[in-house]
Amino acid sequence: MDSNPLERERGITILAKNCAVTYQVTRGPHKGEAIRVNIIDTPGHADFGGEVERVLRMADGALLLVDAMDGPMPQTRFVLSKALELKLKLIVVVNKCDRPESRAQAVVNEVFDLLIDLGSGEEALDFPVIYASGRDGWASRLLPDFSDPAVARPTDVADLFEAIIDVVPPPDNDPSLPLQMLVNNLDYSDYTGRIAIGRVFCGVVTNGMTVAVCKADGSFKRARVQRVLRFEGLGRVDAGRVEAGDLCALEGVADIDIGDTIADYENPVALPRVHVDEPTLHTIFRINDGPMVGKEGRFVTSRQISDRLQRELQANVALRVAPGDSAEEFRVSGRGLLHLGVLLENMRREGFELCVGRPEVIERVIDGVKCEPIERLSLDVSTTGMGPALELLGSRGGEILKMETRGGRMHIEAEIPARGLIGMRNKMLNATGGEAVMHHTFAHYAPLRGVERKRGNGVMVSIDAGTATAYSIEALSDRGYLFVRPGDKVYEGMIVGENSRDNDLGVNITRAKQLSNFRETSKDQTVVLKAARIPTLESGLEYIEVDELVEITPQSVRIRKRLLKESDRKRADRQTRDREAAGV
Ligand SMILES: Nc1nc2c(ncn2[C@@H]2O[C@H](COP(=O)(O)OP(=O)(O)OP(=O)(O)O)[C@@H](O)[C@H]2O)c(=O)[nH]1
Ligand SMILES: [Mg+2]
Repeated sequence: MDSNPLERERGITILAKNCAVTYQVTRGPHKGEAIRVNIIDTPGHADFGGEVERVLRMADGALLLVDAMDGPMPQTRFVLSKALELKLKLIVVVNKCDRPESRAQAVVNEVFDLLIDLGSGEEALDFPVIYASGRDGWASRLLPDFSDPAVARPTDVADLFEAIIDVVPPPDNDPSLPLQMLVNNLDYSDYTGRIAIGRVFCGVVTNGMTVAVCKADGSFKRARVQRVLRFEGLGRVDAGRVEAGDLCALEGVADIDIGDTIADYENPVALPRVHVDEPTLHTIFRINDGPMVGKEGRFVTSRQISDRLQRELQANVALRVAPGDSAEEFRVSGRGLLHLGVLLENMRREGFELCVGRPEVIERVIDGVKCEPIERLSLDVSTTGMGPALELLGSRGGEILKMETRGGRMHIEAEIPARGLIGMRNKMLNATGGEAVMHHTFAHYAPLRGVERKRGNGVMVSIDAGTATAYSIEALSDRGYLFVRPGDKVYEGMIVGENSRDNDLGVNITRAKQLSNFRETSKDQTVVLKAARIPTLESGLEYIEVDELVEITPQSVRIRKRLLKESDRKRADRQTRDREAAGV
């Protein structure tokens, strides 16, 4: 169901999606009945928690998918807690049972432990388990014994649907009451404009019906439903009429936002709005004021960026946008680096160019105590990598919760301030020879742990504009790592590499080799340059310090100093020092 290009590229679900099937029941009390089952795919990652929280409101039950090898992940914990809050009936689906490393039984026990850990009641612990392989197209109540060739392999997903019919209660919504439909999701079509997606909790909605839209400010707006669509397979069909308990998509209600209730026109009553957790990370989006502005992007003005952000706010419920220090800046808050990264990636694909500052965690005062977001981290390393990994975790304020061996590797679970986690992935890979696997997700707010976040290394800053040459790159390569390749355009103030020491270094990276009468032929031709570490959008955001920016265009990601001229940076440094000395 992952249909948008970014989802396909990254292999993750970003936007929730609906589908529906009609299932012919083959056993039990409902035998012979055809039952409609709506299925909603949610993103798994907590950065898209806003998406998860609101679409779960449409559901009566949840299929908790866990990997037969990896078991529950930090994000499993997050989505599961959301499902439990809403008291959804659970079915645990252990997927990828085809994998030779599958440890399905152990994984079921881990899910059990996780539920107990989340403080769920007896009822939630009584879940059915389905073993499955999505890849091979089967789902079964019993785990097939793959070692015995005589045992028949399951070939269909009937057990899964039977479990849904058994466990998930039919909707108990009343079609005879006045209409109430909660809008949980939005879609857009060029022909019909906005499309409202949600669940009808009371009454019926029909084509051509006049309704009241209950807005966030308590006001009501009159609107007319053009078409009522139902989900069918991966698509939608004109249903003409949908009644309480079903999900639908409405065309024609133009002025609609997520959280609104579409209600009976004579008797409008709003349903409680969807509550979404607050953002944990913020940063500055600003216009690109560098010398390469407009060379690669089409949309560059603050007006265009502002309009785009306003548009995003309509559907991206966990996002916040506030004015920045000047008209050229916007303070954008989200649920994590991935959340902001996906927005930025979409913007650059649409042709935007902008600069983004260092992401900072959002502190909050809770009961008079300053608190910061804490993430839950799971880390798998080899036994040799464990020492350096633990050392790094400790230096970043991590607290170990659990350590166990899993299939010859160490599995570590820890809590760590989000602040300490930014930029840690790279360091972790370096510390463990590239073999650590880590996942993390927002857990809760806790009192400040006072972890300083510093890069440790200084950078190489270009002192002039032009084209990077192989000659200069080679000359600089023993000073650290380069971020540019020969032939890349550079400008004054652009960061072209990392210094192996902790100070910033002005470098001339555009020097051409001086022509001389003597040709050192052999040396000339055998030079092999160290591979450049070209920054990516997210690695750039994790990398930069407060006085730096990531420049994002449809074609490039560059990092630069906020102040491009060295003299300006020196002056700013002086001013900061003077202020500090004066104790301001
Ligand atoms: N071996 C095996 N691989 C599978 C199976 N099902 C899915 N995969 C692979 O697992 C990867 C992740 O699959 P997704 O369906 O995108 O996972 P997801 O849980 O939806 O991920 P999010 O949407 O990010 O939460 C893909 O590479 C799939 O090909 C399976 O039954 N067996
Ligand atoms: Mg998915």
